[in-house]
Amino acid sequence: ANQPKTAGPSWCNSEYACMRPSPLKSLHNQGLVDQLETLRLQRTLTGGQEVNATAYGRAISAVKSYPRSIAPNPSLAASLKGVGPKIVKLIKQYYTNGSIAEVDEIRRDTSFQIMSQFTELYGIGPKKAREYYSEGCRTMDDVLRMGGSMGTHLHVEECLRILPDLRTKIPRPEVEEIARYIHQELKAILPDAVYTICGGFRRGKPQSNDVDIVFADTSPSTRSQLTAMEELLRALKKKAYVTHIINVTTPSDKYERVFSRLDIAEVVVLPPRSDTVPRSHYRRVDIIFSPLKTYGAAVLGWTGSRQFERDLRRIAQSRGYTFHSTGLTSNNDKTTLETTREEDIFSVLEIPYMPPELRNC
Ligand code: TTP
Ligand code: MN
Ligand code: MN
Ligand code: MN
Repeated sequence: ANQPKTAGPSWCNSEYACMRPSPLKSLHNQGLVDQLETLRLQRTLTGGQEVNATAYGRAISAVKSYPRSIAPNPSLAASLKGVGPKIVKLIKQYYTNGSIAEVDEIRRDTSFQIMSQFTELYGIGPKKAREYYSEGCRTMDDVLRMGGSMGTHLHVEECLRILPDLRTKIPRPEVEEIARYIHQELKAILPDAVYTICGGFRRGKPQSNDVDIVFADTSPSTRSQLTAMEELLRALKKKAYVTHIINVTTPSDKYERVFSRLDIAEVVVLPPRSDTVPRSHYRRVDIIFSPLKTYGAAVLGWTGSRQFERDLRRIAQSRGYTFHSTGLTSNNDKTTLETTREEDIFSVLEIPYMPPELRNC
């Protein structure tokens, strides 16, 4: 077996981020993580570079899982998986000067600030943000005049109107209340539906940007899932709880599988005021329906983090499987395994179960 090269415990040296316990915030190196995050975002916005966004993602993940301070010996960063010589130089610079010069420069750069703002609009990714910027757009209103975002059912005017709300983070009690409310409505359609709140909430984030809820029907139902989703959205719209439907994905849009169905609705809700909700804000909610047979895969796939998911898929491939939130499928015979619980996937892949709070890679 390979001897770990780092001074840290062997598990933090795994080449797969999903096998390294990664807390929400690095206890000792969060300042460095914040700096590297800026570089990652800048690379995402500007496109391909020598050290690209993915490379920064890997480095950030490695630093986050490192359980001690790097400050006393920045050279040991070189032994972290996914940290190449270019990033080691930046890390040394950070611990020598207290910040990375390029990061300070990026944060002062107005084009960076403007383009990051554009990507807050639904349907505008890095590429579009760049296009709008190069076409002379400097404000959200400029983007609006250029015709705005496409590919979603949410109009730019509406998006701009509710954006201040959507930028406000959602505290945990409100996340729970939103899930409870939607579940309550769903029970009229599927009395035996269960749910798990996934996403950052499940990983322990004190505040979330949206609510990700995965539902499954625990009783053999005659009703098709898609009908249930349609009925649920209709009921929630009627009550003016759901205010906007951004996008609805049906299984046939993406996959032709019968066994692995997953329906996704990206919506905006306006929860009424209550004890837990002192002031109403528009909130983004992702509603996901999963078959019970692959509920574990859906919950695992929707809990994240994105780096965790990326490396989990790499591990699955190395073991002869394809992992997706619709299920774990054998590459040989294309059968999808029954994975009602998350643990089923970890055990098939023969990797230790990682609790959600340690999946913040
Ligand atoms: P997000 O909701 O975008 O991110 P988050 O919950 O980690 O953080 P926050 O909302 O507070 O910003 O994604 C949640 C997880 O769902 C993420 O790890 C990736 C996963 N996911 C998608 O986002 N889209 C998909 O289509 C699938 C299958 C999974
Ligand atoms: Mn989320
Ligand atoms: Mn998000
Ligand atoms: Mn989401």
